Formats: sequence, structure tokens, C-alpha cells
Amino acid sequence: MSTRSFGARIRRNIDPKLLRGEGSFVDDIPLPSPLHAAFVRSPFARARIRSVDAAAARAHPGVAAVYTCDEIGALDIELPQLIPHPSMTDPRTQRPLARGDVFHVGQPVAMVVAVDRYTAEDAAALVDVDYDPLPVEVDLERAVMDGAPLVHATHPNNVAAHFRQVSGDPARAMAQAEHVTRIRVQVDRSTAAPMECRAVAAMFDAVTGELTVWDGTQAPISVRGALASILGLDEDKVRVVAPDVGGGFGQKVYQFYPDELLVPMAARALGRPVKYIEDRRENFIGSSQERTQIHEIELHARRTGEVIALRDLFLHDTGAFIPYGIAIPQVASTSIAGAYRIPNIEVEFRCVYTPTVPVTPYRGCGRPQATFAIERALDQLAEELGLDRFEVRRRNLVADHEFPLLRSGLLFADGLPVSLDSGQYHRALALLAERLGAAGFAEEQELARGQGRYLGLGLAFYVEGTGLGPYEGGHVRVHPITGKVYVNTGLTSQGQGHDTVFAQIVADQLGVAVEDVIVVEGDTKAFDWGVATFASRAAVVSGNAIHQSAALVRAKAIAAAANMLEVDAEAIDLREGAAWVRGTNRHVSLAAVATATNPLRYAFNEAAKAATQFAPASRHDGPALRPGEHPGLEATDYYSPPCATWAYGVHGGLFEVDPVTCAVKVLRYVCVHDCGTMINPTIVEGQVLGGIAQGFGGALYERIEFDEDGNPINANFVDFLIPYATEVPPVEILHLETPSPLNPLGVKGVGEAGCIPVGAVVASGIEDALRPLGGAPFRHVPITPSMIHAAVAGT
Ligand code: MCN
Repeated sequence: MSTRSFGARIRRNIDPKLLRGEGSFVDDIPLPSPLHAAFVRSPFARARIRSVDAAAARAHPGVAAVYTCDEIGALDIELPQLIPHPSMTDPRTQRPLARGDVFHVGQPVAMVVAVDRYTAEDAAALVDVDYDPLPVEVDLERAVMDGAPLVHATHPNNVAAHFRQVSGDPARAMAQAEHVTRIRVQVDRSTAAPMECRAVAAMFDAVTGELTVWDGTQAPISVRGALASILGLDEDKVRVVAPDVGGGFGQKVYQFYPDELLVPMAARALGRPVKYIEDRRENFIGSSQERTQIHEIELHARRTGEVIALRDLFLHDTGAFIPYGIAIPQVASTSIAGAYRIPNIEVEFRCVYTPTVPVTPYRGCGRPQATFAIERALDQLAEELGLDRFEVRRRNLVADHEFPLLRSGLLFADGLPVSLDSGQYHRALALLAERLGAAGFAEEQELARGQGRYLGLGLAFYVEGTGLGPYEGGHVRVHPITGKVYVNTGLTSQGQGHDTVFAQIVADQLGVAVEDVIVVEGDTKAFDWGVATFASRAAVVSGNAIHQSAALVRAKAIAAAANMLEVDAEAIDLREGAAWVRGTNRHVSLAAVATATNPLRYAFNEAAKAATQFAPASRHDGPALRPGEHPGLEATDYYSPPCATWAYGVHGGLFEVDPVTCAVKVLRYVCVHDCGTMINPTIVEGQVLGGIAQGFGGALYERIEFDEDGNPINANFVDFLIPYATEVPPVEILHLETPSPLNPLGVKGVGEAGCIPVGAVVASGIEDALRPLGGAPFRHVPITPSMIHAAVAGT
């Protein structure tokens, strides 16, 4: 009997290789005599460039080339704006190398290519750039005020986009409200901080005209397309490979970093391989970041706590450029009503240019901010109405029978109205309350307070639209000699374990062992069509595409085996790597079936002939093929989701806060989540846990700090604090599995889920712990010890 792989707890098959240090990252790719690139970056947040003198750098021994905007010819363009939206006026994107002006500290001004990195860095220091610094404003709220210095002269008040969405009739509902809660919340800027910084290497073959690029990217196919079009090459002459990638978290999704364009350009021009490995400081000042938003949210409610309308006005910091358009604030604005019924919603935001590193999606993409706003507001509503925090949620959560819940008027990032498709929100909340011991907590808290200990309970619900289109594809092929199954897809993994889960999907369809399914991703030569890994979409979009391809192969294998064994297709069962006639011992291996669908191979495969009950019509026929059928046991199919499918969950924690040292201890942390049908619960748990670790970073530690001149002042791991294993508490994870009605596998995404509610949970818990001491509520993350001190001191 073969066991079902789908849903099984199978360890990621890449782990042993990575743990033994045998991974192959961009820097590990052996290249013949490579040159190395280093960048000259702006030391000013905003300045006019009076002149660039690269003569000394060019004369430096070992330097192959120095490029400024004057030496890159047709590449001296504003890079394409990736996600257009009518709410933006004249969106600004960056040039590969600055021309005329610089807009943030770290913006590339010149690239030096030399025999080694040391030489390249030394020569970069010799490039003499004469800057005329300009005034700046990095504070988000002050940046939109009249008279604030402008990042781009074209954009008054630094407003890059302004957008308003309405669902229902908020004005009418607000007039009927019996209670209004208004709060202001703020989330500060953070960064993905992947373990491996970004990296790109390129090699050009002048004989074949082929350019090969190794890029630590989440989007090799998109990079390939853009590279070919900007460099003026045929797409089939450009191969982009994403080898092992040490984390991406959105930072490495396609947005065309200057190095991704300039390194291949230099490799072609210089006729030698060129590579660029970003260092950690460059990752802080040159690779995109996210999170800063300030929300003014209002809940208009009945006295019973039922929210009848929500209004949210917020500012979103987009940094110096806006390559991703309004994607992040749009996701925030469509997630703002969370898991709650709230029938009337008005949400309006402004995207604001600041002279800082550009902002693009980082794991969670606007949802941590939206969740922080709605959940903090609900806690406040509960307090004002004298309700329990669980109860106020119970009164507003969407009930099972209300799905799908449409929020017409709120358009999600896929351009379609938000529609929460399925879930068991009440059950999730009940599970959390039970596991956390919420009913008895007040007593425990009281007892602890008597002993001078301050305990608090925090909770937060979240929803997450996952699995965005447009499409992904998969090619599934059974090898005719070995019977091993090869799966090619256009996505790439940065630690999500796709090769394991995709193998699980295929193994069940074809009745083979998971170990016999080999998944190839991250190479444009292996699969040509697709988009990228982002938006927690691999399970939904690629998973279903591969499932469909495997189903086609299954049907073909069954038909061929039935032909070979001279029985009806209904009598065939695929298991243990073979096709069996049900209820008998008669079988033929999948390899033999593959061979029999493969005309030339069959002629040389005695095993397949022996297994076949009849002679082929001619030496070159695949005997199992029906007339007109394509040879080979393989198929390609694509899947395009009809719209996002909404995962959700609720987290809760018990915290102890020391009002003297201001230390926060996490006593327990419980997560109830639902990502539809789970393909691999072990991988799902790893994803949730990793997300929660990043969530704790955003809740208590991580903030990119700028001084008033726009200089990043903590661009290193000494001053920018990421949580270590010692700071991430053990997490109790409870699963619910409500299949998505929107796709054949019933799956929803999970890759970002963990990080979304943590800030809200931690703030809720700290506030609860310190309530007897009075002081300000916690509406700003990360919560630092000095914020706790200020709250306790009442300052
Ligand atoms: N999965 C599953 N069952 C489900 C849903 C998912 O078994 N019902 C599995 C998937 O098959 C996949 C993993 O869980 O192996 C995550 O799936 P999914 O939610 O589809 O997310 P993606 O694979 O599309 O990954 C993207 C997502 C995002 S957007 C960010 S950001 C992120 C994340 O994944 N970056 C990561 N997780 C990360 N994990 C690591 N280690 N490194 C990153 O950079």
C-alpha cells in the first residue's frame, strides 16, 4: 500500500544539504576569472550632483571599468514602474546610476569593476563626487506639511498617491452610531534582513550570444524578461538562475535593483564574468524596506460593541521612489476591517515620498499595520464600553454562515473586490481562549499583582488575502528509464521548501514515493513561464498548476497502462511506482509505461517490451500510444486563481512586564491559524514560526533609525536589533483546516501569516499588564524599554 503524501509531515529535503553547508548560493557559483563590482553610493539623503570625477579610479591598478550614468548609454533611464495605478501622478522610479540628483543615502552613483572586491572598493573610494546637499524631511507626518522640503520637485507635499475606497454607506451608518472610538497608531520602518544579502553574477558567451545570470532573486523569470528588454537581447539568449537563496521575505522580489542590470551589462561589455555580493551595510541602505504607516482609525459602534462603520485615514511612507505603486497601502486598506463583519467602511491613504531607501513589500505587506490598527482599536472600544476583549471580537467576527463575505467597493491588490471566502473565525477564537486559559486569567493576574508582578494577556486576529494571480505553471514528466518524476516550475524558493511540497502533490497523483519526485525551480531554462514567489502564492498558484499537470499525466499513464495490460482504464490503480490491475498481481512499472509512450525509447527497452502484452505495430511506435496522442508521459498545465483566498488566524500571549527594568517576558504564546488544507503541516509550522519570529522583531526590537539629515544611524546588526533564538518564545500552534472553495487543492497561503498579528498581540499584552499603573496606551511599535518607561512614568 502506498501512503498518502499530501498532508503528511515530511521534512524539507533541502535541509540536510543546507545544514551541512553544502548549499550553493550566488557567491558559491564557480566562475572563470571573475571581475568584482563595488558601488559608489550617495552619502546624502538629498543632494544635487555638481560633478563626478572617476579619473583616479579608472587609473587605479586592477580596475577594469568605472561606470557613471554617462557610461551606461541606453540604460540611463528611469526604471519601469511595475504596478501602475491611477491614484499615482507621475510616479518616480530610480535610475540605475544617479543623474543630476540623489534621493537617499545609499543610492548608487557609480559602479567600479575590478580584479577583486578589495581593489574595486579602493577604487570606488577614489571616485570624486561633488554634492550640493539639499534640505530634507524624513518624518512622515512632517513630510506632508506645507513648506516641507520636497523629495521630487514634481510632487507637492511629497504626495506620491492619494486613494480612497468605500464599502457600504459609512456616512449613514456613522450617523446612527452610539459610540465612537478614535485612536492613532504608528508602525515604524523595518527591513527584511535576510541571512544572505542580495547577490548577482553574470557571464556572457560572445560565441553563442548567451547571457547567464545567477541572481539571489525571488523572481528569475521576471528578471529575465526585464533584463532582455532593457539590454536589447532576445529572451531566449538570457538565462536567469536563482540558486539557493538565503531568505528573501519580499526584499528580493522583482523590482530591478541597479546591480541586477549593471552587473550583466558589465559582463557583456567586458567579456568576463562579473559578480556583486551586497554587504550588510549596503543591504541596510540600498535594498528596499517597509512598514512605516500612521493610521487614524475610528470605530463607530452600538453600545453593545457591534461595529457598524469604520473610517481609517493613513499615511504610508514609500521612500524615495515608488516602484511597487500603491500595492502595500492598498493591501493595508483592504485588510483594515480584519475578520469582522463591519458593513460600512471608508478608508483613505496618502503615499508619501521621503528621502529614504525605497519601500516595497516585506513579509506581511501592509497587513501587520492594518492588523495593528484594527486590533488596537477594538481593544480600546472594549475598554471604553466595559466589555471583555474576547467578547467584543465575538460580537463582530464573521460567522461561518456569512461566507463568502463581500466587501464590494474595497478593491484588493488583484483589482477585485475583497471577498472573505471561508473560515471558522469563532471556533478559532474559542480555541485560543481555551488554550490560553483566558477564563481564569483575571484571577491569576490579580494574584500576581498582589506579589508585585505585572502580567498581561494580549490577543489579535488577522486575515490575509493570499495566492494572488495571475498564474503559474508546472511541467510534470515521468522519466522513461528510471521512472523518476521531474517537476519544473517557474517559481523559486528562499526557504519555503517548495521542492518537498510540490513533490508531495505529485507523488499522490502518480502513486510514487516523494523521494522519487525531483522538483526543479529557479531556472528560466527549466521552465519559461511564470511570475514570482510573493504574496504567499506558491501553494495556491503553483501547487494547483502542478496538481493539474500531474492529473493529466496520471490520466495518460492510466490509459497507456490499460492499453499495455489489456484492461479497462477503470481497472488500473497507480501505486508503488507501478500501474496495477486492481485486485490482481498484474502490474507494469511507471518507467515501463513511460517508455511505452515514447516510440524510440521503446525499441531499446526490453523490460517495457516484456511488460507489454502485445507487439507494437512498428518498431518506432510507442505501443501504448493511441492514434494522435503526444508521446511521452508528461504534461504542462497552468493555474490562474479566480481571486485571492483569505487565510486567517488569531494569536494570543501571556506577558510579564517589569515596570522597573521595563523588560518584557513572554510567558506563553499561542497561535491558532487556518491556511485551508495543509499540504505539509511541518512546513506550515516552520513558516508560521519564522513569521512569528519576524513579528517579534517588529513588535519589540526592529526600527530603522534616521537622523534629521536622513542618515540611517543603525545600519548594522549591532544597533538594529533582530530577535535571536533567545528572544523568540516557544509557540504553541493549533491548526484549523477550512478548505478554500476557490481552488482544487483547497489551500490558502501561509508564508507571511505568522508575522502579521504579533505587534498587536504584544501591545495588547503589555497594555493589559501595566493597566494598574495607568500611563499611556501602547499604539506604536516597536515597543522599546524607553516607551514602557515613559508609559509607567506617565510622561
Ligand atoms: N504550504 C502548505 N500548505 C498550505 C500552504 C502552504 O504546505 N496550505 C507550504 C507551501 O507549499 C510552501 C510554504 O508552505 O512550501 C509557504 O507557502 P505559501 O504560503 O504559498 O508561500 P510561498 O511559498 O509563495 O512563499 C512566499 C512567502 C512570502 S510572500 C514571504 S515574504 C516569505 C515566506 O513565504 N519569505 C520567506 N516564507 C519565507 N520563508 C523563508 N524561509 N524565507 C523567506 O524569504
